[in-house]
Amino acid sequence: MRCRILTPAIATVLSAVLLVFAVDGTGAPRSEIELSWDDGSAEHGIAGFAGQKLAVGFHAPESALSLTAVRIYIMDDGVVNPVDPDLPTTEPFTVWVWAIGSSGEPGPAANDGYIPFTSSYECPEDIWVDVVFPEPIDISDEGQFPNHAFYVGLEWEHRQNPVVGLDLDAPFSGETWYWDWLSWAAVDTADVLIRAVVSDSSEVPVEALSWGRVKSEYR
Ligand SMILES: [Ca+2]
Ligand SMILES: [Ca+2]
Repeated sequence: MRCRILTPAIATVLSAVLLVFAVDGTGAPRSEIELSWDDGSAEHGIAGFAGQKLAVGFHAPESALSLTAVRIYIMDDGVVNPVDPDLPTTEPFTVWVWAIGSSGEPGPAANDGYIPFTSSYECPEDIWVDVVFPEPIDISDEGQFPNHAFYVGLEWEHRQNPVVGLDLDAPFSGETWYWDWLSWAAVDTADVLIRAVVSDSSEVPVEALSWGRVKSEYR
């Protein structure tokens, strides 16, 4: 049996790994924060069947007003593209945001389900993929997001594709959850490489040259 060894001190170190300061069009300073539970290296991958889902829970700082992007490490699936070997072999997937459910699991959907890549082979492999939401999601409403807590993640639309990176280095946050079609279950032996990007402004688009760059740069 595996026990959870995450302490609040470790949690603080693991969270909020990157601060990016920028200036919006009016000259007002703003900041973006990348929230992470993983160590940046994937020791394994995970893929599901259509309708299964993966989620990671985060608590954003009080100053964060909006969720602007989700970062997902898409693994090399080891399959060569039959059309062009230089192309990836990924299929579309849906990116979700959820509020916290009644038992701490991913609860009500907080977006409409965003499909960042609509065609086969568009999403790159073996790289962090930055999915910037068309409209930032307001997380400032304490009624919907108590303590600025939320889940981000994806739903597979295709069988076993894409493959998402898994960090197998302890300690584990216990914030990774998996939906098997029937219920959510917490994963306490891995942290999936899915991160959330929050901003102190809900009005300003993500900087084109920041790490939260638009997905079109990968195409
Ligand atoms: Ca690792
Ligand atoms: Ca491939």
